[in-house]
Amino acid sequence: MTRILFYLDEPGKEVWRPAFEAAMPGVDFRDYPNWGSPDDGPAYAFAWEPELGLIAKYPNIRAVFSLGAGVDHLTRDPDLPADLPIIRMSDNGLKEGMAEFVLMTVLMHHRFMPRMLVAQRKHKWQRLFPPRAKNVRVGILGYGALGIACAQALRPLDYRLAAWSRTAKPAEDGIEHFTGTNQFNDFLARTDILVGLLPSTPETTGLLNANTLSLMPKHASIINVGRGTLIDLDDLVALLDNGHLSGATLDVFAQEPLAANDPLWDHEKINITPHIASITRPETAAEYVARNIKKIEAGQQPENVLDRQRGY
Ligand code: NDP
Ligand code: OXD
Repeated sequence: MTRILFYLDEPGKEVWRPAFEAAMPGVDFRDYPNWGSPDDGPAYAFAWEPELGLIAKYPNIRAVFSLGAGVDHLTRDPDLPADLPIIRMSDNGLKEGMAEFVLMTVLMHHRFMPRMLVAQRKHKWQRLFPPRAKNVRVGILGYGALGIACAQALRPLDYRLAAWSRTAKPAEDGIEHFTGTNQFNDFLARTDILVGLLPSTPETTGLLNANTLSLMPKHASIINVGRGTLIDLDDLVALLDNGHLSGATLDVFAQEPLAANDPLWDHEKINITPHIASITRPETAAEYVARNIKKIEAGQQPENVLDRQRGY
């Protein structure tokens, strides 16, 4: 019998038990704080933002499955055992959700929808004429599981696509690849709509700041769905205010939730969503966990194990 120690502090979490029971018949699914004793035998944690120190109190945990693709909510714990495998979520539901959100927001920026909504509130009949998609340069920062899914969703619309990643990618039709720090500036200079899909690591923190954002073409816009640490928000606001950038959609923030009195909420050129670009879906996620537990128990390498050195 497989034991799952589940931690999620959000309303609606009841949907997870039936999903696990369907994917893993006979599972012993324990919702925190009813994790029982570490002496109850081997277990797998499935968690989002667990309390600091909690995982270390259960040395019977064989691996931790992150409920999301990001792992900063786990690695922030100084007591997290250094040799415990952390498995990142990368199920189809997460990829589909991110592709939908990015498709929607790229179209919104391309078709000037944020400006239309502002004009509507002012009762202004403001007609704006967008360029053809084939003339709009979309750049995806981070070409991993989610970046690839977004590129696949955007490609049929004929956008001019590019992606930036840490390591070189094989040549592909319909997308230009940029790699590493040396090619970062060129990537920014050719990008009208930037989609941030990078993990939070020391290397990605503050990567978008006054210097780098200024390299983007005038009227470029930013969609950030990776992690909030990517952008210096004061610098972003300054470039929106001076007209260099035209708009931003921000789904992630260095501090979440964003404080109710934060002036960003009222900025005309900023659209805010509360970290919902893609939500881990119980059905596909439980199947993903079940599949990977089988691999671990068969002595095989599970998918998408966090490389602690790289940070993702
Ligand atoms: P992956 O690990 O599959 O991809 C990460 C990508 O980032 C890779 O292409 C990697 O390059 C690139 N990368 C990492 N560090 C650097 C760097 N220093 N310089 C250049 N490129 C870098 O992750 P996913 O696609 O699954 O997820 C990406 C992020 O999206 C998650 O870490 C999470 O933070 C965020 N997320 C947000 C959600 C939301 O609702 N807002 C939902 C789910 C995830 P390389 O290919 O060379 O390794
Ligand atoms: C994340 C997620 O990592 O929601 O942000 O999956």
